[in-house]
Amino acid sequence: MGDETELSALLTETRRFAPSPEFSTQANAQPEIYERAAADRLAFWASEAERLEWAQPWEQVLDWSNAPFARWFAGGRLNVAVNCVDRHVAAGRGDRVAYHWVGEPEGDTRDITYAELLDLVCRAANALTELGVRSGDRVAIYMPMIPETVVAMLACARLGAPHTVVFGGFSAEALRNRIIDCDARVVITADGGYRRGAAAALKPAVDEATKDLPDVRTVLVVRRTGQDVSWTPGRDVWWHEAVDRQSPRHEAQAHDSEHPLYVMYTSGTTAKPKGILHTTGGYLTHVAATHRLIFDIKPETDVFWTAADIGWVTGHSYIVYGPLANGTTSVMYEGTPDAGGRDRWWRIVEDHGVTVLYTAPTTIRTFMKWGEDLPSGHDLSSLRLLGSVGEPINPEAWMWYRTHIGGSRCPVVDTWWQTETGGIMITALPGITATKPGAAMTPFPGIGAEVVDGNGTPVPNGGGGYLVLTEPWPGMLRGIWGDEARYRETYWSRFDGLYFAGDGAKKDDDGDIWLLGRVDDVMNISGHRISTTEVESALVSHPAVAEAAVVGASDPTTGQGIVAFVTVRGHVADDPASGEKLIAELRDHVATEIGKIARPRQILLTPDLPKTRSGKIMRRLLRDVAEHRELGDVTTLADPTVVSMIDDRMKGTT
Ligand code: 6R9
Repeated sequence: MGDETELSALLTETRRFAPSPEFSTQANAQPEIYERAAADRLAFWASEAERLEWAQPWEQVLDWSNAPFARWFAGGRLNVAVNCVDRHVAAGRGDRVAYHWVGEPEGDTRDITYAELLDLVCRAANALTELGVRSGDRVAIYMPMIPETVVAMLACARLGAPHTVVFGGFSAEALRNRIIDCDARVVITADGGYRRGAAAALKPAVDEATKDLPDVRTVLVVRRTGQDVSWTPGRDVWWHEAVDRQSPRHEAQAHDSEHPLYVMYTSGTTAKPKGILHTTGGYLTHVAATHRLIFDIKPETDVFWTAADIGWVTGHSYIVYGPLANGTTSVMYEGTPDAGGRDRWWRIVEDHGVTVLYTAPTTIRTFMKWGEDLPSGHDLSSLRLLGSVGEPINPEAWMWYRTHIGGSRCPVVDTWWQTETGGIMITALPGITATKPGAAMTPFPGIGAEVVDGNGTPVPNGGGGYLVLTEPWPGMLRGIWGDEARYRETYWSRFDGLYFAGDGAKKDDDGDIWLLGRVDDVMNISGHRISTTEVESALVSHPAVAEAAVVGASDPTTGQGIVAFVTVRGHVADDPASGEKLIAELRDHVATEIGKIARPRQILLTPDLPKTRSGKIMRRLLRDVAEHRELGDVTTLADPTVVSMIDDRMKGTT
């Protein structure tokens, strides 16, 4: 590794990467934007909302009289699907590709123009209407990453029927709980999808999930893999039979700006997932503005790729609603990063001339593990901007991303946000900010964010504490479905008048924000507060380490002890002797990087880490492993076998 990729400890990071003058000059966001938004926040958001097509203008930009329940663009009316599709076709841009869809099997690709998308969405809206779906009805969507998933979401949005998309990887039980919680009467699914080269069934999970749920009156099934499905006559309907014969015309009604758009379930610290409610005008304004300004979107020329699942909020906001509202051409990819070879992504970038790539740190670290030869074997010169989301990004991974994917020329934006925030909240702006590897940097224009101490007082520069949002924002959640008390309790009770995000953060000497992970990931070692991310960053800065997950396990003497789970890079041998040597070296390395107090009590080398489908390491499960407890709920894991394998290894060491 060269000098550029050597890591300095997380918060003593001194490297700065200013955008090139060429990038800055052409950027959508120019420095005046911060002053303009600071001078009049609401006017800034109103000017962004004006870029959308409203059937009826709003009377009030923000109504916060019933806080913490916001109404944005109150009194206004619009249709999300019309804004995402119809208006681009009406403006003569129907021939532009909306999606370069890339299926997992090689060669299984499909380009869909805006005109084709309009046709498909209208037919689907007509079919749903025929099946009795009306404005306000909830529709559950349990699908693989195929074009019909986007069509189904937009058809629901067009009718004003809030959708709840459930990850195709979630269990029947998880699907059932979500259907019951939001009382969905219609489920849209597929026979199956492709996962690592094989057809994986979806329909049986729907059958199991809806057993003894007579209120689910229709299951609409897309034929994707052609595998056998069991059929409930009178309830199950093939998508192609219901949709294809419909008229490609559909008269869309405008909905109130606060009409529910979707419910997205997200797990909290408790067992029951929260149904996060998003509405229409404010949400679309937020995702369209952030997409255009942060990803510097030029709809005529850019090819944008959010490499994430649509069942995650990132897919909702930056595969579907933001990009379509801006008339963007996107790539949508069905499979895993290694389907058809570990260079699959780089072939996709090369084949489609991807210009902006947005993905998660966990994937970047996986690519680091696989080695830079794979991307360097492809022409990635079309890329001009890179984004990261989902977790704190270690400086090491940030530098690798910049160097080996971005050719040291693309700005890297690390974007902090949550299912609850609807869109990006803290980020660099690529033509303006001199970025620091690992820092999310500053609140987006028009967003109020702070780091506060336990009393809710802002910490000085150099200090750390809790991340809060100080002002309501357009994309904010409007509540938890069916549970007003939990909404107030979870987000608004910790600090008076401030939204509590649940993340720890630090402000550096310049006042820039560094995310430190969930506050429940903060360890307490002999009275010292140490973030799991800090230790993970130190471990990952060692050349042998690909990825690290750190948990605090209860310890009779120190309160908590640090236990680290480490995957090594391909070239490090997996024999016990070199393993022991490496473990000793890593413990010393952490002590040098952070201090003796952070030296892990135990390090376990493992081939993989347990992750959710959105790539978040499930530290809760690793804590169970470290504390020798029964494993908790593993249903949201991408691969549940990983954690039992780690558990077995752990038992072998103690
Ligand atoms: C978009 C999304 C939200 C939680 C959030 C935080 C973590 C997301 C991050 C980040 C550090 C970033 N998170 N982006 N942490 N830097 N750039 O991920 O939504 O699945 O609801 O997760 O993810 O802990 O609180 P969601």
